[in-house]
Amino acid sequence: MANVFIEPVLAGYTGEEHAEVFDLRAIPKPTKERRVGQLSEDEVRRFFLEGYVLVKDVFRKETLETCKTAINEMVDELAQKLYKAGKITDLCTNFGFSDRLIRLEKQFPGANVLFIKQARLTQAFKDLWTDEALLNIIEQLIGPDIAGHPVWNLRAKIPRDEATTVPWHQDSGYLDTNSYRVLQPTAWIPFVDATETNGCLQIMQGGHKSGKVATHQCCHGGTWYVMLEEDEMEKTLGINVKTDIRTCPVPLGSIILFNNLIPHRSLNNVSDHVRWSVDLRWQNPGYPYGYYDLKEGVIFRTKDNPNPVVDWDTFEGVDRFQISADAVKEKTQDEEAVEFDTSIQGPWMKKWEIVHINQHVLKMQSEEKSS
Ligand SMILES: O=C(O)CCC(=O)C(=O)O
Repeated sequence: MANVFIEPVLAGYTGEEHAEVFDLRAIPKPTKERRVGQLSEDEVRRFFLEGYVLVKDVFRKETLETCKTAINEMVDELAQKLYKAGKITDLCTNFGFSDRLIRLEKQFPGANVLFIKQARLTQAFKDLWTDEALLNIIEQLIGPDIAGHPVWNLRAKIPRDEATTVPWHQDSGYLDTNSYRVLQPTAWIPFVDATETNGCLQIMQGGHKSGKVATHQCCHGGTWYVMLEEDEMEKTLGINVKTDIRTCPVPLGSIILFNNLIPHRSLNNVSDHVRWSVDLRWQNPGYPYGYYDLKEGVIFRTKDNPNPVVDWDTFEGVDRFQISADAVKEKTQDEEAVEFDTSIQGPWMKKWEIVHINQHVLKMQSEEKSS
């Protein structure tokens, strides 16, 4: 089956639906030879038909261990920073991967948000993002031209925490309208067994089929997340909330792949440990990324060069959280306030109706007033 991607019409594009980019018609031509890690034909079809697919045993334990070591190092850096600034009195060095951040959060509420903001693409995560088997899978979904998308998140979902419990949304709801007809698959990769208890994802099966982005609102409760009302999903996306929700536990080593129009959320973590995960995205570099011209993607493969040198320096040269931090710094000139600011702002907040005013929204509005 041919890839039917139609060149995005940027000027004047109003965001009407494009189901053909997300359904079976968009399946790229299979590669000539079978490659390591590739999905079965049935798995590829399920991704396009249902909007997501669970792929078992993608990563070896050692690959994930390297990422876990990197996470431990980043948590330690955060602990040291909080300690040096007198924000905490105990470095909690007796605790580890599963619970140290919970202990830091108890001493400094919002430590987990600081973690999200300060997470870096260490070599372990670069290797994960460009993992050969993973890129072979992505090529089956979008073809041989592959770039990493500017939006990636290392998530520390701590128990019973509103800030890391993500409400229903479509990923495109965070992006500029010019990317609505671009297929941007996400791999959601846990570093623990993700279960209903520790806050795995729920997906609204088939919610991508209309090709539409429904009307989101901002921001969910006390968070910076956009959200979708269930009524709105039923009305605009043609799903049935009573029958279409799928709870998606993911064992360590496995991943969920989903597309940018599928509504999803994560459950509350009611365990006693952190549910660590990373979400990584890819797309064809020839099309708009939708990050409001603030940041471009990073090329991993092209049809002519399946193994280019990846230009990480340019990609890392723009830190999307730093863009907001710089705006606050200019205003307050207070380095410490910026360093320990537990609020998050982003361009998506200007896109949808604001239905909850909270610390994240207020800061965004105050930046707007002063600019
Ligand atoms: O990991 C989570 O809790 C939410 C993930 C999510 O919403 C996403 O990757 O788009």
